[in-house]
Amino acid sequence: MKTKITELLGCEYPIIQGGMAWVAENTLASAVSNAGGVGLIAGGNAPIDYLREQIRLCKEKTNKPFGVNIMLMSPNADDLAQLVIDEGIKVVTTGAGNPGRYIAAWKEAGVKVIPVVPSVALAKRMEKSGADDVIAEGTESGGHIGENTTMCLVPQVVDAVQIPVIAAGGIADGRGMAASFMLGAEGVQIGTRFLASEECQIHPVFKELVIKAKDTDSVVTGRYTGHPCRNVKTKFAKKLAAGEKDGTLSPDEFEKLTVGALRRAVVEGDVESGSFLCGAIAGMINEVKTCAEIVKEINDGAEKLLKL
Ligand code: TUI
Repeated sequence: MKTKITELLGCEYPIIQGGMAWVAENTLASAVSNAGGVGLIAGGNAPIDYLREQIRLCKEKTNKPFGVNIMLMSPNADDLAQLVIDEGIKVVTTGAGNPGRYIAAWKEAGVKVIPVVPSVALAKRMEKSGADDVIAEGTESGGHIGENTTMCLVPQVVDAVQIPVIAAGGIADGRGMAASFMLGAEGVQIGTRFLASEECQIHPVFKELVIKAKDTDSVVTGRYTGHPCRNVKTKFAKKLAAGEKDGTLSPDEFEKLTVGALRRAVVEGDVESGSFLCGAIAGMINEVKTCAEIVKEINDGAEKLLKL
């Protein structure tokens, strides 16, 4: 399927991988790019030397375009913003903040800039600042989320800006991609579906949680800290949600319990104290497949529906 996104990013399919902190390393990113989508290496809070190595390993594994996601709350965001320029990265997505201060330098270096936005207001600001596209991410997404849904947010962002819009949040098959296109999107960002891929390096316990999840198995925690995150509803996540609701866990105590919780989930598969970030669509995902199978199935499924 050719759209403004495939043209702009030089990929075969208008499918880009979500920038999942601790999850999106070189093996996954290169597999998605080799499958014809755009793979992403996630900066998260990782040290710059580690990220430089991940970028270089990805270059060894694919000649196709791939990108880097910058989590703007990271203390390393400034250094990573420079690293993507130094390493000649062609695509940057950003999350959890406003990347306005970096855009001019990225544009000058020929980087395509795609901020994730949870609102029409930020989408408009990003367009004015020179972003090439925006990713309109609904609250169905895993990880740090806004309040509006994909179904409501995408068409409103499409109406508000001239630049192409990529839909995100709750998309994991051809139906979701086709629906996104009907809302005016020209590409999709997929995160959760790639958690259950062969190439994804997360702990087997995490993959099993995604495969086993039902429609009701995700929960949002941390609204009161200002960083709401959607997770798999494990006993730990339920404990956080209950403490937040009944006031027995202060925001400070919440922060203490969740420091390092992404690593404990992804690396250790620790269900007692790890935060397994995951989208609300996990209930629909029942099988581990290769990234090539996932990308092709989603694209072909959408193409078939859109041609009906
Ligand atoms: O960024 C994400 N998802 C993430 S980041 C992450 S790591 C993390 N660690 C600790 C605390 C919080 C996160 C896990 N998942 N998605 C993109 C996204 N960006 N969702 C929402 C936003 C967003 C929110 C507010 C973007 C901009 C924004 O406004 C900033 C402003 O200044 O207007």
